[in-house]
Amino acid sequence: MLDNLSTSLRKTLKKIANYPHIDKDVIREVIHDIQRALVMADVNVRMVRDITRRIEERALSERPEAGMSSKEHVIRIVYEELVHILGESKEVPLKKMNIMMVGLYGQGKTTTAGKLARYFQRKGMRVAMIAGDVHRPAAIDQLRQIAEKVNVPVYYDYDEKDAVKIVLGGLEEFKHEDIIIIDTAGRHALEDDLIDEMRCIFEAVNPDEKFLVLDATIGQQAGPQAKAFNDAVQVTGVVLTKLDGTAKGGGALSAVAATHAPIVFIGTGEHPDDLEHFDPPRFISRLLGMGDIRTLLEKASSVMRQEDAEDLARNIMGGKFTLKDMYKQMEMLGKMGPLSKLLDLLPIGGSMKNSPEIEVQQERLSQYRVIMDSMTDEEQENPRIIKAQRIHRIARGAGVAPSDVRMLLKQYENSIKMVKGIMKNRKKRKQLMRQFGGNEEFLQGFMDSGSP
Ligand SMILES: Nc1nc2c(ncn2[C@@H]2O[C@H](COP(=O)(O)OP(=O)(O)OP(=O)(O)O)[C@@H](O)[C@H]2O)c(=O)[nH]1
Ligand SMILES: [Mg+2]
Repeated sequence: MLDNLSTSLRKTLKKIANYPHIDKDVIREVIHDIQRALVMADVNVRMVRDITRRIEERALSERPEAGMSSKEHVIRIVYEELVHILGESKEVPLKKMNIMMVGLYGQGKTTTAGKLARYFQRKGMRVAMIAGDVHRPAAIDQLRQIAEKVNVPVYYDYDEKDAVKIVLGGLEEFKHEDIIIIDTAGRHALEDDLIDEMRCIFEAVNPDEKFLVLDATIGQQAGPQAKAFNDAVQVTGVVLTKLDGTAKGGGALSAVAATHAPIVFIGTGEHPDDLEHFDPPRFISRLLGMGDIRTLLEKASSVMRQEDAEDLARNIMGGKFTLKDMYKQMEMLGKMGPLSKLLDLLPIGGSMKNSPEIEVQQERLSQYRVIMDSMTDEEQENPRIIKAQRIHRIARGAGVAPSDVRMLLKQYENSIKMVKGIMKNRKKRKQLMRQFGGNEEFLQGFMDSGSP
């Protein structure tokens, strides 16, 4: 996805790193590289000029924060400005709701309905779908096939030509399910009869989410389309599809973000698993080559890390060390690098530092992420309820071997042991208290809670 853009931006960042020092000329050259890369990815020329002007201004005027070199500072500015053009990320709450898909012909509505079904299922929600595309019988067949693949029920009626009736029938049938996804018919253009049909359904069912599905291969044209739909029916989110098959993804993403219609998901293939929640900082980090960037960004935000560490410590002391905590902790270790003295900040960091198994590998972390995504919240909070049958289900959902799931669970058990060891050791407990000094309430809580 966005491979060309990614390659050229990474090259540029490497270039910065390789210069002996940063001056005006270097900055100018970097700006040119970025401009070229963004224009090639179909980002709007005016937008490119704006962002590169901001990067240049900041790079020339802002002083690096303490502990950061001027090179690192410039890289950080590039990262921040790229994140900035993609806008805010929108959370998708896990609650009972219905979601209506809208969009023109062939944009990926029906496929995305199936992907969303799988996404929410993995989060432990009960999902059902309604075949609201009454214009073509083949549309019903297609949705039924997809539904079978992801194993969710579908409500359909080949004889009913009134979309509102179908949707109401489906909502009644599935009223005990958590998430109901409504597929609808597309049109060639945003014309009156499509708007009328959408409005009729909206009025009858008042969907919680109205997701506009947009094909990213049209590049920056996605912007005006998002705006037109938003003006006509106020969508609550945009799903950009087919980002896997286009060099114009940068144009589509930035143009839609500029309309302030939030991009909620991106589609990266035809398979039900090819959907991800859209999170600009994460997205840009990956585009720029995560590992290196992350470490350096972390340098500048030690305050946040302290807070994270405190949260974690609080959980541990409350006897509640979940899989999520373990993951967060490994992620933090990964960010800082095994040799960093900052490791001491983490409650178990100090003791992990010399342990060879704590070489946190990025690949292993991402595999853990996928496995954890296939678990329910309850399983992540309390991994000990995961027995053989669940292990198989989780492995299937994550597309890994059951032994991979077991490895994650084993790592969790090891971490618990380590935590317990620290809590029993008076000297280490004291160290820990000192680290969180200044926070009376926290210290008191620590004294009271004892070991997990
Ligand atoms: N490569 C790729 N193909 C996709 C993606 N999303 C959808 N497609 C393909 O795009 C084509 C159209 O997708 P549909 O889901 O049928 O689109 P639709 O909006 O429901 O189309 P109509 O119902 O005809 O309006 C199918 O061949 C999908 O497999 C994606 O993220 N990546
Ligand atoms: Mg369809």
